Amino acid sequence: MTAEENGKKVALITGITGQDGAYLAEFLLSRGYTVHGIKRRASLFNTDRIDHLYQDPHEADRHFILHYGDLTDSTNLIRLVQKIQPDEIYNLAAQSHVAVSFESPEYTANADAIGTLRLLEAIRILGIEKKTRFYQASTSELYGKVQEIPQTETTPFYPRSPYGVAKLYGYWITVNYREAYGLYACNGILFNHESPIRGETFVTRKITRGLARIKLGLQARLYLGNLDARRDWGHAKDYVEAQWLILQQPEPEDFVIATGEQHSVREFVELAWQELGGQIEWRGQGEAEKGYDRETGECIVAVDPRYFRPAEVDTLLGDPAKAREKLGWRPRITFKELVREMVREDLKAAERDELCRSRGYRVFNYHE
Ligand code: NDP
Ligand code: GDR
Repeated sequence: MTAEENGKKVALITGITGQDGAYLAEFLLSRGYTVHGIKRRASLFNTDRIDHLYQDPHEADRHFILHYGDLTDSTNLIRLVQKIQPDEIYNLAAQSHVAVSFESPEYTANADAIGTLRLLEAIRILGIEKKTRFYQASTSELYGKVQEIPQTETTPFYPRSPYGVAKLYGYWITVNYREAYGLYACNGILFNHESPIRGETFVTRKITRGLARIKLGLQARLYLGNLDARRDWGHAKDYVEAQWLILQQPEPEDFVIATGEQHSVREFVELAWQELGGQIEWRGQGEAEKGYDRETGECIVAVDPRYFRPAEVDTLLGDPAKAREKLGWRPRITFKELVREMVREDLKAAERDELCRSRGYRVFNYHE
């Protein structure tokens, strides 16, 4: 008997090895779903974030099943959707780094824009429009150069990066398939959300990881780009619940998911260092600005223009009123709690590295 015949819902998550994929898989499993995920082939294991959910393929009654695949491969996606016959597809896979999208714009468009189209077409080709609901991981980067503060579902878009432009296509093709073919297809316009398993090169994780390593003497300094950028930062755990809620409504609609609170990169640094027991004093301006530990006088943060973007998104602030009213959703984890959790987890990781180093093992660090 298949999981569906058992009365269980079947979900397919693209991007299951990423931050949101891992939290969403955990959430759906806890709700009794059978979860299928698409992972890319890599030369090293790339399933760190979901290893705790792994079930041996030889087990009889599995609820967590991984498949090789890629958003740039239509035949692979059609075959998987046909085989899995999901009730819900969560399209979380993407080249998700804004700065990297300036380096690899064509690939970003292929995976993030056309990848979305490929999945929607798979649903249409297989004739499962009435059965399968579709969630598209849209983003506050659509607002880019903001036209209105705070941003809502009706604020005009003005993307500022190849990533944002690719996601704009993903947004509209999702709306288009809903209107043209009656698909239950929705966009969650999610503002930045972070966690201890956030990718190490996004600014929040780069800060908590870097400062924890500085605290333990594993690294001297943290190099950052635009300290004045302002973001509406929430916790990924809260946000994946919103992704699920969006697909459980009577009618398909698009929703902004945000906290409604904004902080600068500089404030994030200050709070993270405070969590580690220190205080930062800023001196200098622009590219010459540096952050010093008040007690030791050591320079621990410096600006490196290498991390400036060709076109920056200076400020984002979401209004989650619609999600609150229609989904009954609200964020539970505060900004302070988020920073604290990230710092603590990175401190533990730094302690493990320090232990290895003290035993004579080589410990690598990446400064990207
Ligand atoms: P991550 O970068 O952590 O995860 C991205 C996932 O996509 C990874 O599993 C990655 O695989 C996979 N992936 C990348 N390219 C491909 C491809 N060509 N084919 C198949 N899989 C691929 O992102 P998040 O979890 O943070 O974000 C999830 C989604 O939400 C993304 O679409 C992102 O753009 C969007 N988003 C994120 C926000 C945030 O603040 N986190 C806010 C708004 C939107 P691998 O592990 O092999 O690299
Ligand atoms: P973002 O996240 O671009 O908002 O995209 P990121 O954390 O990369 O940058 C946020 C802001 O911080 C500034 N910044 C730096 N950023 C990085 N990565 N590294 C630095 O050293 C640094 N210094 C300053 C950036 O310029 C920017 O203004 C994330 C991704 O998860 C997207 O996939 C998602 O769609 C959006 O959030 C919402």
